[in-house]
Amino acid sequence: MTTEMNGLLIGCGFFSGNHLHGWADVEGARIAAVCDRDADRARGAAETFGIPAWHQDAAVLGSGAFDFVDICTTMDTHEALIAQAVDAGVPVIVQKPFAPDIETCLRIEAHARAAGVPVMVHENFRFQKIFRRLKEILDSGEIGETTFARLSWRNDIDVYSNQPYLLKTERFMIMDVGIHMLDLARFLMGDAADVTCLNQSVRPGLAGEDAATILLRHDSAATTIVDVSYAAHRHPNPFPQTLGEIEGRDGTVQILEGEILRIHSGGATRDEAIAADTRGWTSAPWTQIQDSVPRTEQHFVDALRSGAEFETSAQSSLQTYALAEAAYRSAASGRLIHIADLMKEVRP
Ligand code: NAD
Ligand code: 89V
Repeated sequence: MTTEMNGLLIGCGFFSGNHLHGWADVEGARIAAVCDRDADRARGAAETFGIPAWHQDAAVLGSGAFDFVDICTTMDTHEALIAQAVDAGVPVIVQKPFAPDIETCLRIEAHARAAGVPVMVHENFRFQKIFRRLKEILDSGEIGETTFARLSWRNDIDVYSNQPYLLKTERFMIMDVGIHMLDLARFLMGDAADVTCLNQSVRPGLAGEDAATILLRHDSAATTIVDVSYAAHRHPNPFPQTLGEIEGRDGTVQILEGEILRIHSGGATRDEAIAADTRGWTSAPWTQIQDSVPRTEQHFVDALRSGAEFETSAQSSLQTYALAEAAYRSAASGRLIHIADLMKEVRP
């Protein structure tokens, strides 16, 4: 397919602006229409971004007008919306979290696979420039076989004003930010077999946890600590940076504030500054996240065109969501969870 692909965006809420700006920067695809059950939001997005059509009902997926759909709604709506797209034969890119639990992820993936409709999870942290460069360094072998990682995302940004639904979400921090870190851990360190987790609800009045500390044992026998919190008070606020380090048998890479990678190897140390690209529509402190949106969307378009596997395909993402599920079950039971046992239990 050489012609530009026409897409439908469903969900014109808080984060959709980044998606629509992103699509304008992507080669080979455009958003031909938007949809939101809230007519004012749909009309507003169409007018703001100069999109020729808007709708209130996702049934428009059956019109045959779309080569793909971008679903930018909250996780509780994903199964029904993806099913409508799959039944219409329309390829899907869907925002994280894929779904609230592993059973729902498995149902969605099985339905799409049976229909032969490609589905990708929009998981953009691994598409941040700094993590693409870190992956290159690890794959180069410069620090040797990796043995340990810590991925830390701690700040006190007021996420509740923009995303008030998070106040009422029982599965909160692990599904909102932990899932980004778990996908990064798989991307940088490989798949994991065992999970232990301790959750905390620090801010009063929340339905779910706003902090979590997760321990992973990878198939490689390496260990990763994932620690996330929306209740960590620091000045200046490091939002939205992921900090930490990766250790190997021959060296270490530190992920430092200011989007710096500090590489220790061969008895020497060097710093690499990997700043996200500022674009006409990005603004601090969101730049690092915003810049990763068109990079994620471009990967979707390129893979859809070439037939290549999406890095965060529905099938691959099942492993990421199994880690999140295991984290919740470990926090609830106080036990270490083996992913193999969990998947045996939940797979239909
Ligand atoms: P939001 O609630 O602000 O917007 C969602 C919109 O979808 C609402 O306008 C709602 O009316 C609409 N909607 C819901 N169900 C619909 C349906 N069936 N048909 C048509 N419209 C429907 O949500 P948000 O904050 O924009 O978040 C959307 C998703 O993006 C969430 O899953 C969130 O976790 C994710 N998110 C990701 C990032 C990131 O990628 N780094 C950042 C923020 C949010
Ligand atoms: O990325 C997310 O999913 C958002 C955040 C505020 C971290 O950007 O919730």
